[in-house]
Amino acid sequence: MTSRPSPRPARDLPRTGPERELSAAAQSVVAGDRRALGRIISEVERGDPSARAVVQELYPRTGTAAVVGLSGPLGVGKSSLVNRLLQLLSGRGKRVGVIAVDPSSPFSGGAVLGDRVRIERDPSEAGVFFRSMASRGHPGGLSQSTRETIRLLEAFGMDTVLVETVGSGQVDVEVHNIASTRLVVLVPHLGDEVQTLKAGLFEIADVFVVNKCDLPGADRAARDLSELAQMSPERDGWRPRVVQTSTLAPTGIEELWQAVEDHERTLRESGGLAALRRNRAREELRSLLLAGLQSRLAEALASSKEWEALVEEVGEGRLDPYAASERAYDLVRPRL
Ligand SMILES: Nc1nc2c(ncn2[C@@H]2O[C@H](COP(=O)(O)OP(=O)(O)O)[C@@H](O)[C@H]2O)c(=O)[nH]1
Ligand SMILES: [Mg+2]
Repeated sequence: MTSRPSPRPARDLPRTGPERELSAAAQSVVAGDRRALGRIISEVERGDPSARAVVQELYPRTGTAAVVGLSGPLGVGKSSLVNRLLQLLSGRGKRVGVIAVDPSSPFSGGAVLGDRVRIERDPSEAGVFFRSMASRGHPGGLSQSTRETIRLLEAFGMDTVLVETVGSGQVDVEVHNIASTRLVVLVPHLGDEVQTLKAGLFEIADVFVVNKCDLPGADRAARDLSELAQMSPERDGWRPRVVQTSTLAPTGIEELWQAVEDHERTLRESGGLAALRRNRAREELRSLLLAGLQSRLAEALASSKEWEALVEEVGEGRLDPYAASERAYDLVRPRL
C-alpha cells in the first residue's frame, strides 16, 4: 500500500469496496497512529470538511463497536465507572475508546475542571484511547461530532466505545441515544428523583446503575428502580435492568458489564439491533439534511437584496412576520 494522498475529494470516490485506496489521513487512522487520530478528531470538532471526508472514506470499516453511553447527574461517579470499566475491559484484551463530553460553563465556554476521567492506567497504552470533548463549538452539532468520533475510533480498531455525558439537557439525551446500550447512573437516596425518573429517564436507560452502593440506602434505591422497571413496557425483548456498583472497593463492575453484554445480545437476537440502526440512521440523516439546509439558507439570505427589504418592512411594522417569511421562502427556495 502506498501512502499517496487521494487527489480526489472523497465524495467522488466509489462508496464501498476493498479496492479503494485510502488517503494518507485515513490510512494513518487504520494503521493505529494515535496522533493522527487525535488531530482528525479535533478537525471533526471544528467542523473541518477534510475530516468529514476522512470519516466518509473510513465508513465501510465502522459500525462494529459496542457503543455504551453513561449518563446521569454530575458527581454520581460516571467517570469513576469509566475508569473501572477500562480496567476490566483492557484486562480482557478489549480495545476501548472513551469519549467524555464535558459540561461547559455558560460564562466561559470552558470545560469544568476536575471532571476529566481519572485514568489510573497509562492512557498511551495501545488498547485505550481517551478523548474529552467540549460540549460547545461543533458547527455540525455535538451529536454529529460524537458519531464521527465513534467512527474514527472504530476504524482505529476499538471494539468498545464508552461515551460519558451529563444527563442534563436535550443535547445530552441526543448524544446518549447514539449508544447501543445506554446506562443511566444514579446514587442512593434518590428521593424525589425517582418520581422524575418515571417521566424521562426510563426512555433513555437500558441499565440503571446505582453507584456508590457503599453508602447507605443503595438496596432501597435499587428496589424502587426495579419496581419501576417491572412496570415499564418491554422494548425489543428487554426491560431495564438495575445493577449496584461501587468504584471504591470495587464491586458490581463485572455484573454491570454482564448486563451490557446481555443487552447487546438481546438486541441482536430480537431483531432490535436492525430497528435501532434504522432509527439512528433516520436521526442522523435528518440532522445532516437540516445542517445542510441551514447553511444553504444562510448563504441564500446573505446574497439576497429582497431579504433586507423584507426585514426592513417587518421592522417598521409595515408587514407581518408570517407573510414576510412566506415571501422570503419563495425567494430562497430555488437555491436550497
Ligand atoms: N462513596 C463513593 N464515592 C464515589 C464512588 N464513585 C465515585 N465516587 C466519588 O464521587 C465523586 C464524583 O465522581 P466522578 O466519577 O467524577 O463523577 P461524575 O461527575 O459522574 O463523572 C468523586 O469524588 C468520586 O471519588 C463510589 O462508588 N462510592
Ligand atoms: Mg465525569
